[in-house]
Amino acid sequence: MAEMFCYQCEQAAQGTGCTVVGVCGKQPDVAALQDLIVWGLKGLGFWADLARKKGAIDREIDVFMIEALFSTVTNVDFDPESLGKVVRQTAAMREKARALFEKANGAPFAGTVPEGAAPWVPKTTLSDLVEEGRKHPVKDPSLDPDIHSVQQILIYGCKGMAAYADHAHILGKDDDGIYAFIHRAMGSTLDRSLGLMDFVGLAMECGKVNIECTGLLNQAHVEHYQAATPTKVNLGTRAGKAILVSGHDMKMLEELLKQTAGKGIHIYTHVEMLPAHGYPGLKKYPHLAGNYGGAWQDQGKEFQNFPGAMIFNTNCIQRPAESYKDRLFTWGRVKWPGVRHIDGWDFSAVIDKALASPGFEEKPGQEITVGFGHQAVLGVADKVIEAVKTGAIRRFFVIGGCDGAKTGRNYYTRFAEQLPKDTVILTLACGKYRFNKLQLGDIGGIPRLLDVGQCNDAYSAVQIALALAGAFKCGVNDLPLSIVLSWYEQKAVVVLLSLLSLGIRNIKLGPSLPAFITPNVLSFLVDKFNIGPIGSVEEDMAQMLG
Ligand code: SF4
Ligand code: SF3
Repeated sequence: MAEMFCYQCEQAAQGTGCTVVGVCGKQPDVAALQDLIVWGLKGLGFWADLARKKGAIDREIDVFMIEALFSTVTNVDFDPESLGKVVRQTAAMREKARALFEKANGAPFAGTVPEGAAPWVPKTTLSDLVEEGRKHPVKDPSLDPDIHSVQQILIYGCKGMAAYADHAHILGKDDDGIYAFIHRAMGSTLDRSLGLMDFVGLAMECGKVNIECTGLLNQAHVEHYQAATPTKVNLGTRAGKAILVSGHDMKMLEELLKQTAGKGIHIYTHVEMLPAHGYPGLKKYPHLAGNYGGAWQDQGKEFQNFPGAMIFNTNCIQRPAESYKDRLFTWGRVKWPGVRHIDGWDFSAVIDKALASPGFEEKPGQEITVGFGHQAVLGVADKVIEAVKTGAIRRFFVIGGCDGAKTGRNYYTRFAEQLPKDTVILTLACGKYRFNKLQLGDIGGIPRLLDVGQCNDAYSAVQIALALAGAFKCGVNDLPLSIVLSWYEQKAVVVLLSLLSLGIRNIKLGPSLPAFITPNVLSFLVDKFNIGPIGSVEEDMAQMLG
């Protein structure tokens, strides 16, 4: 029997699944504990959904569901102890949800309780929990493979959305519709009466709800920090002590900026924190110094050279080298055994580490511009529309998604480099590190490379596309716009579902297709949405440019 099985990300070994150890560094015990969490969350979803239908809602259950799902996203929680705690909390929350339903119903559930939602008392020791997890693997041979495939798409979509919902929650924004959907979706995977098209419908709904979720997060960012505006970001270093912040969580960065003010420490953003520089409420801190390093998968060599403290607030953490492990911290759902975790909002341990580290010398670098969210781009909508009408802008290309280690990902660099000069790129998420230092110039003052923001800012890209479609009185599919996506983890899955839920066709996806999509499900997606794998840059581009 294989040690483990996981195929939720693009790194899945041999393109089919990690069976000995995760390519991401996930060990078999961690995989088993995460499997047990996901299994437990299906039962939690079942009861919480029933309770909600009776009008009973419990915010603790809602928030726990998104936090627990987030813990199972790729490159987030690698710590068996922490995951063991999540397993126990999952069981407790499941009982709480069942009691909530029974109280609201005035009687126990009259129907048949699916096996996955039956009363569950987790075993005591961690090794027992691991054994228990092995009994609930990702693959369920009793299910039709196509139904299983779409269920996995749905579960991964929920994981991605849960991460976004968590950021919004941290900023004080909750939406009951999002929690309700996640419960219903997770619970539905226990329902053997549902067929393939029911799950296809749920997957599309997941994409739709995610547009609301990422819209909520955008609203939270704007309310806290105002809408992002075009801002130059320096890629060099400033003389002084330094802290590097990696991840997606703006509130964590804000708190750190407050606590480091006047201490002679400069704060640098890493990977998906780059868009922070565009928000007036964050760039007002003069010690938000710049962006350090390249893509997430380069952290091993780049972190050794960072002479300060470093903290991850979300994915993508990799196994830390001994050379920098003691300068590394985690926060939120991120955990790595032996790496110090900051629980809450007191960053003094990180600050002390930065003060005790040598810090940087002054070395200014290249500048790049960020902050082209929909508010900024639509602020110059007239200019953009005019440029399209006169033919100065021939076509827009959304080149977005995750980065990763595969060599095939240089497709995205070459694509951006080779695009004709009368085209504009909208980019979002960390895949941009493949090309965001290219000097692509502008078209009549409109930069050819517009950095829309983080992966969740796919919401902004959608708003731009919808506004253009409105201005040209056509559908999004009729716009001079092509979408080239790179995927890696489950946030990219839910972003793709969002685009599909809008009926967007002809998306190119790479660097490889997900292992959890069966040939039948793929042919359904091709028939309905004409989605296809990336091919050669030249051929794909020629096809898109028509
Ligand atoms: Fe493998 Fe990706 Fe799963 Fe990690 S998350 S074990 S790399 S499929
Ligand atoms: Fe990147 Fe990990 Fe997906 Fe927000 S940081 S996109 S891979």
